[in-house]
This record gives sequence, C-alpha cells and structure tokens, in this order.
Amino acid sequence: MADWTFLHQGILQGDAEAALGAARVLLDAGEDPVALVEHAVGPAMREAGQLFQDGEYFVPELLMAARATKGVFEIVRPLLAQQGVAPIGRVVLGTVKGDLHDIGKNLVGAMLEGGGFEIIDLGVDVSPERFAAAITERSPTPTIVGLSALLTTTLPAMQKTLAALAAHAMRAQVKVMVGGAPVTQAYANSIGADGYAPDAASAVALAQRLVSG
Ligand code: B1M
Repeated sequence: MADWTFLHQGILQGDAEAALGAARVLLDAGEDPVALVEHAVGPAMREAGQLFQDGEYFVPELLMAARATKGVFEIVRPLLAQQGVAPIGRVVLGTVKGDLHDIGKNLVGAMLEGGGFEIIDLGVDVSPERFAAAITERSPTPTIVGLSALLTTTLPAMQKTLAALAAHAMRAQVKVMVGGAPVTQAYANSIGADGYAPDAASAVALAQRLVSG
C-alpha cells in the first residue's frame, strides 16, 4: 500500500521541491501515475481549496500549492499520455480580452488539472476569435471553455466570446463556464453560459457536472 503522505503534505504546504521528490520516489517504486493523481494530487488540491474557502489559507498559500502541483504534473503528464489515460474532459481556459489578471485563472487551471482535466491555457487578454480557434484547432474537440474576468469593463468580452462560438457553429459542442470576482450566477445566466463558479474548488465540481451531462 503506497504512502501518499509526503506528496500530499508537500503540495498542501506548497513545497514544490518536496512534492516533486515524493512523486519521483513513488513513481520509481512503480506506483501508478493515475493513482498518484487520484490519491494524492487531487485530494491535496481539494484540501487546499477547502482551507482557502474556510479562511485558513490565503492566496499565497494557494498559489504555492498550485505551483507544487504544476511541478508534479510536469513528470506525471507524459506518463499518463504513455498509458493512454484519457482526461475526463478538455478545458480551453483563458482570461478574456482586455483583462490581464491571471492569478485566479491559474488557480482554477491547477485545480481542474488536479481533478483529472486536461488544460489548454490560452493565457490572458484572449480574444473571442482565439477562443473559437483553439476549439477548432484541437482534436479531440475540447469539452469545456472556461472564461475568467476580473474587471467590470471586460465582462462584456464574455458575452462576445459566447457570440463568437455561436458564429462558428460550435456553441452546442462545448459547455461554457465563467468565473472571476465581478461575475455572478445572474450574469452567467444572462449571457447564456452553462455554469458559474465563485472559486477554484467549485470550478472543479462544476466542470465535473458539465462533462457528466
Ligand atoms: Co487589478 N483590479 N487591475 N491588478 N487587481 C482588481 C480586480 C480590482 C478589484 C482592484 C480594486 O480596484 N479594488 C479592480 C477592478 C475593479 C472593477 O473592475 N470593478 C482592478 C483594476 C481596476 C485594475 C487596473 C485597471 C488598474 C489600473 O491599471 N488602473 C489594471 C487592469 C489591467 C488589465 O487587466 N487590463 C489592473 C492590474 C492589476 C495587476 C496587473 C497589478 C494585478 C494582476 C496580476 C496578475 O493577475 N498576474 C492586479 C491584481 C493582483 C488585482 C487584485 C488586487 C487581486 C486579484 C487577484 O488575483 N485575486 C484585485 C483586487 C482584489 O480582488 N482584491 C484587482 C486573487 C484571486 C485568487 O482571486 O482572481 O477573484 P480571483 O479568482 C478567484 C475567483 O474569482 C474564481 O476562482 C479564483 C480562485 O478562487 N475564478 C474563477 C476566477 N476565474 C475563474 C474562472 C472560472 C471559475 C472561477 O471558470 C472558468
């Protein structure tokens, strides 16, 4: 029975070096990379998200946990690909046009990756056309488009992105989830998004709901 404690604690404490070392030891001992994600990486990031929601972790702690997760995924991702492990969904993620805030978007991406999703991160200031192109360019077709916005002035770019997806006849093929400080459930409903998540932990639960039907 594998001992996931060091990896779990390394991520939770945001110690990227310790997490990477623990992941290497587990993989060298023949542990399955899928089990590593399911038993250590995912639970540790969920716990970090919960601590953040409970007010025990602040943004720096969460960012460090995300950074540790990212390092572990650098070595786990190719092994998953070798095994032909399919992600539970593919998410095209980005901060909308005109908006340069990416801390929350990156946290959402790290949590989703920990939850078994493949992330295609388009970065910040992403135009509606680039979101649409990212879907047509990828095979298999991504299942979710995730839009982040932090400015009230860039909220309309979410609606424009949805319009661009519709104009390229791909709105029915993908689910659209939105988030960011000025975004609300009412706003998400008003633009016809499929879901809204207030934080990174809820984003994982929402994405799982969206891919399961
Ligand atoms: Co700016 N900024 N900023 N900023 N900034 C805010 C957002 C602001 C509220 C500050 C304020 O005035 N009190 C304000 C917006 C006001 C408004 O529109 N109502 C503001 C402004 C005005 C600006 C500039 C215009 C300032 C200027 O230049 N005059 C400028 C705009 C630049 C641009 O984008 N074009 C600007 C610039 C910057 C910096 C570059 C300096 C920096 C960004 C650095 C970076 O991201 N790499 C910055 C920062 C850091 C902030 C604050 C302080 C922090 C934002 C943050 O990272 N929060 C912010 C004030 C604040 O929020 N206290 C502010 C932490 C992060 C974990 O939370 O991003 O909300 P958040 O993400 C959460 C959830 O929202 C959710 O999950 C995340 C994790 O729990 N979530 C999603 C986010 N995306 C999601 C997507 C999902 C689901 C959930 O699905 C896809």
